[in-house]
Amino acid sequence: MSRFWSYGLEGAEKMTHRLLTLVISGVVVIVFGSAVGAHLRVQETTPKADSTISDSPRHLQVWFTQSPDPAVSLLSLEGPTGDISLSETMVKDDKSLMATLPMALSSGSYIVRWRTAGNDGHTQRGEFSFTMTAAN
Ligand SMILES: [Cu+2]
Repeated sequence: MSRFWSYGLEGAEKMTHRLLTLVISGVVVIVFGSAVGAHLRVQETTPKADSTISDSPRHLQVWFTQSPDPAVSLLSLEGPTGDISLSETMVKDDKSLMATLPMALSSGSYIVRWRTAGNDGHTQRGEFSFTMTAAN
């Protein structure tokens, strides 16, 4: 009886070990798979992420590593007093999204949010901030 149980436990342990190995390799594939390439990434932004500027930008632009899908592409801007309406988001030939600002920005912190999709068609979102200071 005790022999049977110890054998059973050993089997279960082996099974658990195999399952764990499977799960871990699955995670490795997911993590490395996405890091290596399917998704687009931000390459550059205007204004620069985390920058502090005194001249109000005339437009926002985000460059990506893949061509943004126009169907799901959107830029939005949130300022100290809420959302600021932008022009329609344009998809440019240089793998960027651009939207113009209707007016000069006052001082404060701003968050630019983007939504788009790259080659694999999956919608991705991201954001970056910048700060406006009063001109001297
Ligand atoms: Cu994807």
